[in-house]
Amino acid sequence: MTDLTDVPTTPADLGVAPMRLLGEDGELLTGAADAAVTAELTRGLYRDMVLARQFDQDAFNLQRQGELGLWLSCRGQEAAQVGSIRALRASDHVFPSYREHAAALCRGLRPAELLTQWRGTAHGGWDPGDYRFHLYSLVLSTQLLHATGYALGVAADRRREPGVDEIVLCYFGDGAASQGDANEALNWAAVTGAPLVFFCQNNQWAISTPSAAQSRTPLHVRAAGFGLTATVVDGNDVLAVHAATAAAAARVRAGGPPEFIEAITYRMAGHSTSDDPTRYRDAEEVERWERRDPLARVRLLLDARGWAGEEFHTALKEEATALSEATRAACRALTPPPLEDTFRHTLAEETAALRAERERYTEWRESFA
Ligand SMILES: Cc1ncc(C[n+]2csc(CCOP(=O)(O)OP(=O)(O)O)c2C)c(N)n1
Repeated sequence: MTDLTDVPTTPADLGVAPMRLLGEDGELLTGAADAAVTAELTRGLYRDMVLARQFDQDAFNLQRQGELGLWLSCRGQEAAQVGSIRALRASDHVFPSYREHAAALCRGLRPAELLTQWRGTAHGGWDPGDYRFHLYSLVLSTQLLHATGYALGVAADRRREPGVDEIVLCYFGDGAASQGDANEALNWAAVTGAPLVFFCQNNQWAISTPSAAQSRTPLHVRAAGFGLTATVVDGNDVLAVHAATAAAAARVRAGGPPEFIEAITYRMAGHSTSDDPTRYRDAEEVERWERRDPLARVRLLLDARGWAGEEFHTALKEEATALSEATRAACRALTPPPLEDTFRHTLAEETAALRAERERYTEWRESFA
């Protein structure tokens, strides 16, 4: 059997350095000026990451207290998510996987909406049309095909109305990239020129399978083979992710081919609250990534440059505490929606047969009153 450890699988192995603007000690690197890194942008991205981490920790704790059935933490991936979504316009449509809580919060989703599915009160917690943010996909890679199909619809709109310049962004993980659906979507998007940015968060693990055991070439190299424009970025550097996504989005918006961004990051928690990551990964590896924490790095920059004073940090702490209280209260207040709604929302227009089923169900339920 091939020894997978001998195969060049990481960008470093291939000599491709991920794009980076912020050093691990919080210093700005060459290119930061070109990427228009400002105090305001940095403060905003830092705020989003702090709030996301607070929300994620609260949801994790709520699961441990028995208030949620399951939680998939995004701890460690805040920079990849916040940096990318903040580079989009509100009119762009996003197809997430199931761990994109930081991106979802940036889109304005409320804690109750994000927790609904995990508390098991409904299949989905929000209307994707309200936020231009699709429902979470738990079946790996389905969303890449949905995103490609949607992007082709956008392309058709563009042909009819030249003013339309919406694009689509799709999140997925390194493990999802192994699915047939992902490869079909990448090829389909490439040959049709769909206005789409594929955003892969390579967090090193697909549950207990390391990404090196899933792909013999780095994922962005594979994407280039399909004909997409590919970029690899330090996914724990929010400024680099923001700049890379902004550049990719601008090229797609201008009519360029679909793009693929591979963000090299790390999942700090287990795959889900049902997983025990100590069974398959070393404490040393986790500590190494802890030192690359995406929030700590930006905090160092803010402090070194004097871009955020005590007042900013105090106000942010208060905002995080308020979010935390709102999250816990919203979770406990969640109740299942009426089952009648399932009949109403199955089809755009309720058919006579569905109406009859709904009425029969309602009558049966009321017989217990
Ligand atoms: C089609 C399909 N196959 C298998 C699974 C089981 N499964 C759930 S998550 C997961 C790993 C996903 O890893 P990755 O895509 O890297 O995303 P991450 O969870 O690390 O964010 C697997 C195999 C699934 N949900 N769907």
